Amino acid sequence: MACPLDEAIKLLVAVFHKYSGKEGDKHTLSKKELKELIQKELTIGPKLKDAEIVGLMEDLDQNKDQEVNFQEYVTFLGVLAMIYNEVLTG
Ligand SMILES: [Ca+2]
Ligand SMILES: [Ca+2]
Repeated sequence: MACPLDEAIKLLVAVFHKYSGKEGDKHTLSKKELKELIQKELTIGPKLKDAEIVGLMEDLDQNKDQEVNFQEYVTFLGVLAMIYNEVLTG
């Protein structure tokens, strides 16, 4: 029997690698890769302006190497989870 939380976590990992492997370092998201991930994988993505995505990237890039590594991506997922929790529980 598939465990839903296991499946959800595997999906979060798979989505990262689906985009991180497109250019440059295979294990980090460049600005372009992050933008594509946000635009294709999140409902809100296409509504965000370029400037908002650039701002988000700067917030996420905690070690300031111009890439979003897996740890930084997990922080992003945490923020998204908090937003969804507010939306879903009112
Ligand atoms: Ca990359
Ligand atoms: Ca970084």
